[in-house]
Amino acid sequence: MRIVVLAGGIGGARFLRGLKRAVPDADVTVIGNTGDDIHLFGLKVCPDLDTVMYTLGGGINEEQGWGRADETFHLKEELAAYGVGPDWFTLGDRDFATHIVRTQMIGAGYPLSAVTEALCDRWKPGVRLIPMTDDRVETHVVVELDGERKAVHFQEYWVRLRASVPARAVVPIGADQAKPAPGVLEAIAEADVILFPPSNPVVSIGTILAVPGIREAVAGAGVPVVGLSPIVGDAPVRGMADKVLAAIGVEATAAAVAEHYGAELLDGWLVDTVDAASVERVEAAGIRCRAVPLMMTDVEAAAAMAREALALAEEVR
Ligand code: GDP
Ligand code: FO1
Ligand code: CA
Repeated sequence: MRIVVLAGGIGGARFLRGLKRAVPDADVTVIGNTGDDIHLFGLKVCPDLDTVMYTLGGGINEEQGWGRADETFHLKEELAAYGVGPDWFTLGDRDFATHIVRTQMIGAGYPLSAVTEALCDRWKPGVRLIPMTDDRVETHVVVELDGERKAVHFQEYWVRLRASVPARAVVPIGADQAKPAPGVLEAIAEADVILFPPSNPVVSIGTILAVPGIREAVAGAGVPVVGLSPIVGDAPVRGMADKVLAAIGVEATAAAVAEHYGAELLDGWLVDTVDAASVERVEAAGIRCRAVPLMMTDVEAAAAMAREALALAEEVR
């Protein structure tokens, strides 16, 4: 079975680990979000690609959900001693190596997709991980700061400001000019099923869909498209997805997120059992909906979610 998954960082990665457990022999292609990418200290950092790669490759810091396990921070301390920042974004020594290799290869002329494949040669994530695009896309958030409107990089909004200031707009800068990376449209066209894991609908999956051609390819693939809600009990399970949903005028409920994607994209949608009351509303939007446990407390729980998503896909096929 060929499965395509559009993934952000933690939510996407943990779901993928469950999917691999549920269907070990499936051919899984992950289209990764690169809108979170940031250049720091002259290096290109791709948090969502790395989170997927480290999680599936066994190198992730499990508690944190991003960055490397068994990490040290000497390089960061030395940079700080020189007064070189930013100090609000933490890169560990082991993680730095990934960004150095990536930046070196990009400098040598390799596209991000080829670089990601090379990094995955080491991590062996068991999936084909492709960035949504080889072109530069950077999500910026228009915020209200000290009575003034200004655009800040997504990481500055998310990590430095902790989404504590009102977001007026979320803009994936460069997306309108970007082309899907090699293999993205081919994987979608050849897929037997397409899954939206419980990733952020705005700054993860929304950004991937903003690359011209990807939304159209998913909508026109002619195979079941099934999503899992990242919102449980009217709040994100983790992080601040409610803040970016508010910026695009979508309420933070499982049903509203399904309606936001719409029946043009989604054939099926899973909500958590605590949101069973919203099943009817989602089905009224023309999307088949089931309520099942959606908390990824461990790999087995994530695997059960993957099985439910694939079962729903068969139901709507
Ligand atoms: P990020 O890039 O690291 O923010 O990760 P993603 O975009 O892939 O996923 C973030 C979303 O995952 C958040 O909105 C969370 O609500 C959601 N999430 C995290 N853990 C769980 C879980 O156990 N269950 C569900 N349903 N959603 C989760
Ligand atoms: N998230 C944080 O909250 N603080 C950090 O200092 C931080 C550093 C970081 C470094 C590498 C990496 O791959 C991810 C990192 N993240 C950090 C997580 C990540 O940037 C965000 O959670 C996601 O991009 C949000 O979608
Ligand atoms: Ca992300």
